[in-house]
Amino acid sequence: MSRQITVAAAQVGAVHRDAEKKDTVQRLIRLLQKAAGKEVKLVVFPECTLTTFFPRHFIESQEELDKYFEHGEDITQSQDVKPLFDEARSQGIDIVLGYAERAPDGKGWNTSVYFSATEGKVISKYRKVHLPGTKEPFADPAATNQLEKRYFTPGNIGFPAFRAPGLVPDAVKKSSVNEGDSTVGKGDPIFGMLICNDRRWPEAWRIYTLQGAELIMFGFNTGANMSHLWGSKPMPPDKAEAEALFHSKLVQQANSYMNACFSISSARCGLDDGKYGLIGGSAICSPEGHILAEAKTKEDELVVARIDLNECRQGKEKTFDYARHRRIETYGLIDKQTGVVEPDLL
Ligand code: CDT
Repeated sequence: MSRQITVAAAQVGAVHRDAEKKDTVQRLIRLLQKAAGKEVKLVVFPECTLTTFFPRHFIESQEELDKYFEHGEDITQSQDVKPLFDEARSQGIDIVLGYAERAPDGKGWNTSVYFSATEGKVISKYRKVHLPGTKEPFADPAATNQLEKRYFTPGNIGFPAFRAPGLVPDAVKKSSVNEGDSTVGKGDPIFGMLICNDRRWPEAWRIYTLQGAELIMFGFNTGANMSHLWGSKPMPPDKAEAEALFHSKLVQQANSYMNACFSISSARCGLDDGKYGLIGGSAICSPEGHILAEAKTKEDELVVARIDLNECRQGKEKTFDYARHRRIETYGLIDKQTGVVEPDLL
């Protein structure tokens, strides 16, 4: 049984503060059309794809802030964004799209949705759990801020794995299974979504792969030089960017291997407003931790690979066969303690 899918990361280059959402959506549609020409069936767009990465700014104007968020219940019906979903449906391509969501109760979420072209609707939603940075801006006016804790609430959906229909021919369905048959690794593909900083937290990957996830997808906006937020000493800009890129790939490759799953990462990158640099490095990674395809630019770029989900089986059945090897009786601290508690001093 073939479990091969052609997938892509749709990396998106600079989006300036004054960019019109509908113009950015046209760029996304062009990437989708390119994907269609390469027989791609699943495209992952970045975190907060539709606008500039506004959490870097301290914004007091409610009117400006409102422009960065999507306000309706159903993003596929949003006036500016609907053409993207319509294109995905007509091309038969599933998409993951990251955007800022304003819920009816006024809460802001950093959200991703999975739109199934087969179903013609959103079949899964994820809200970013790990919000990095600070609530208040830095005193240093030269610092680049990361004010996600100001604008967003930590995700309240957890890490829900889901099956995506229509991507794998002959997927075993509930209705056709005989009692006692093993269906592991034979059904429709099992997917999970993360958003940016989540990729650095192994707990998030493990919770998805405890549900059998075979592919984890995430967009990111990672500052190329965020010396106020990481690193023990200031670095020259090119060194800081290389280090940020190194860590981005390190966590993607290591977590893909340790969780025996494929992963797709998609960057919002380039130089926003000629001033704010974001790393590129969109990549598709195998369950053995190898990069199969990666971006060569920091502009709009499609990164494509053909993946075979059956390649997850050996990791899931040998080194990382959770049922045989995990020792949950020793992992209690993981869900009882948030911060560090050191042993008593000697
Ligand atoms: N968007 C986002 O989550 N960015 C963060 C920046 C971290 S700065 C310490 C990231 O983890 O890439």
